[in-house]
Amino acid sequence: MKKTLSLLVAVVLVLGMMSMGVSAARDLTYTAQFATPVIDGQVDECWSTVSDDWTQIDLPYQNGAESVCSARAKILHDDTLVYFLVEVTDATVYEGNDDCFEIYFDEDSCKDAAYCDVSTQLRMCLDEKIIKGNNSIGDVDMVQEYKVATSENGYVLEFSVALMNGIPAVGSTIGLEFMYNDNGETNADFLNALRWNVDTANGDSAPWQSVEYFGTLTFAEYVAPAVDEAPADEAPADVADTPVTADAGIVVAAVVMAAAAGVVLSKKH
Ligand SMILES: [Ca+2]
Ligand SMILES: [Ca+2]
Repeated sequence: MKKTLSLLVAVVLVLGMMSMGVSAARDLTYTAQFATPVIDGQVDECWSTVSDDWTQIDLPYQNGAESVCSARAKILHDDTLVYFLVEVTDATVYEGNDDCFEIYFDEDSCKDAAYCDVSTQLRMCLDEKIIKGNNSIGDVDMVQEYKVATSENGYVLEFSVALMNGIPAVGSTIGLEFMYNDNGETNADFLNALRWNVDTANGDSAPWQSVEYFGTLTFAEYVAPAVDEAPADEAPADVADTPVTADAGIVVAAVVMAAAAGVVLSKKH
């Protein structure tokens, strides 16, 4: 009986530890590849040929919160700027600024419970307005360009950001977080907040008050695009054969001329 009880306690403890491991530990990382898109709300070729896959912003801010929207993002960078492409679907867009995409940086990865001196929260509104978060050190002028285009089911956001510390060395990381704030069809009719790595439904501090649970952004090195050259052994057959034919012609001509010369010489004898 004692053994059974001990086993039961052990199982409960292990299950408890497993559930603790699931919460507050999403540990998402996105690697920004090297390319320079044009900020115009249109999807450049490099967004599909160079960038990594979409990353989903899909964590509800609390359990059971219903939402009729979705958000996903891609990230690129070059020597000076970080570029974001965001697709949003939202069936309930109010004309004000309450439906908005949010971006957060913790540039020195301080992971503090508060905002450090290079921490940023910016609200990227669907009308191209940008609003600085209350605790944000970084300001709206970090965004160099911002364009929003409508899509079949929502919006395409494209923007470039100059980080306060500039682009980190290849392989370096900074703290990163996303959020989509979903409002209803009237003013201040809040529906949901979808997050990326910060899991407030399971106890993480909200990203506007703490940088502690942000995910990670990594910077990849520049890779030269592959040059589309046909290998030497795949040169067209007619091109490869032409010199041989010409050479054969020259040889035949030389033999004929030599033979003719021989005739002439023999006649002179
Ligand atoms: Ca573009
Ligand atoms: Ca909405």
